[in-house]
Amino acid sequence: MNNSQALKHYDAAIALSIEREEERIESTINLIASENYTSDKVMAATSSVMTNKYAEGYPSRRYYGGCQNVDTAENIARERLLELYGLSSEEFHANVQAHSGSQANMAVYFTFLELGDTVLGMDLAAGGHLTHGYKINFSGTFYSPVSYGVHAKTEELDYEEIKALALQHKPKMIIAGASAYSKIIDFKKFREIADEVGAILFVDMAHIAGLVATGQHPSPFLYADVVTSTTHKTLRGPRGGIIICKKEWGTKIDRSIMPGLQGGPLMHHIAAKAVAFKEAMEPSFKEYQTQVIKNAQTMVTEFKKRGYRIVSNGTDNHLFVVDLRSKKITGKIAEQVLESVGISLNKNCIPNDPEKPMITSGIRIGTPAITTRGFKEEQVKQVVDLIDRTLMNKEDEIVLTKITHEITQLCNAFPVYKGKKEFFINPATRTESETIL
Ligand code: DSN
Repeated sequence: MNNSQALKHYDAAIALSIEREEERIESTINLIASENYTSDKVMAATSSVMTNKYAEGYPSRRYYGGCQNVDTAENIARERLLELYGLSSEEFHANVQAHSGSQANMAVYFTFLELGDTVLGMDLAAGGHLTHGYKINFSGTFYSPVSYGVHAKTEELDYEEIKALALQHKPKMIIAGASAYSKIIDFKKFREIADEVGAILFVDMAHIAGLVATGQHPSPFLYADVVTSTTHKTLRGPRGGIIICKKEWGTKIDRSIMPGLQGGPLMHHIAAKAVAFKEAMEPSFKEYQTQVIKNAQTMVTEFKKRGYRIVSNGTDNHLFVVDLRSKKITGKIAEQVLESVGISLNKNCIPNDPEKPMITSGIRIGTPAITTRGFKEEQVKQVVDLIDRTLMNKEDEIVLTKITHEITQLCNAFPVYKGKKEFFINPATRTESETIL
């Protein structure tokens, strides 16, 4: 009996939920800007025996025996992470243990701040992240957040406003980085502002980590004291977090993660992070990132042709936010009707949104996942047309049924995993004849 049959026999409900998730992935156009599809190699590591190992501590300094193999994997992950970003181990330190981006960020707060200290970060409603000072997140309850937004006219970061806020509030730490911002972030300007007030500069590059790795977004490492990221967005690895800091902060960062925040690291995920960093150094990864941006810019042009307003008037990266007000539809309704035809995305506030956060006037669109499944300009033009027709006919069941059929055909022509024998197939669903790797 192979793994597949074992799980199906033992836990049919979970095996079925995994199978259905595979079907959903194959049949849905995924425009969620923070998601991607990992490779067979990455999933081979996440489903490996390394899930069993307790390894509290760091390589060669563990609280458990038997860590020789996970030590090797963690050392490789740390070395590759620095290599990926062109950083020397003389100057920089990497921590690959954070279970998530939020925990990586929390470790940064623990390392650099005392409870109650002032931090200056991007407002969630303007495109920031929960951990950048949102009032009911740890960052907004244990610390004193001050928020910057975007310029009222350009909807781009307003460095004069950020500087004025920094001079007024004297934050101990300034955070650069965003979850829904489509323009280049000027890390040099952030450094200058931080220097004026003696603040730590913390860059959360989670969304753009893949673009930074291939040189399609300026690197923060020349300017930041500490940089965090997730590994599963444009970087296309397993779910998880990473931290890179100047060498002098390395021991404190490591201690903030363990024992400060976490116990045993997820060694199977650390091994998978190492695999993803190797993949990100392949020439094909640069081609992929180039296509991610081309696809986003092509979609922006197509939306504009159809009379949609794009927040900040365009994109330099993998995402953009569409203002739906001219089409008299809210983000919430758009998300629901698009989901019903097989397009997955999220409602998103536009700057100074008149609607509540659970309603919103916009949708956020990202191209990392569709680019991984092989969509190029021709297909993304088709996707914009499908979105527009869906929104314009949101109550016409006949049109919506036709659109659903077109989406199924498009998805079938660009499978994510299905039918690709070289790809790892989930042990829950593979059959006798399908081998792993
Ligand atoms: N929740 C992520 C996003 O969707 O952008 C950020 O961590």
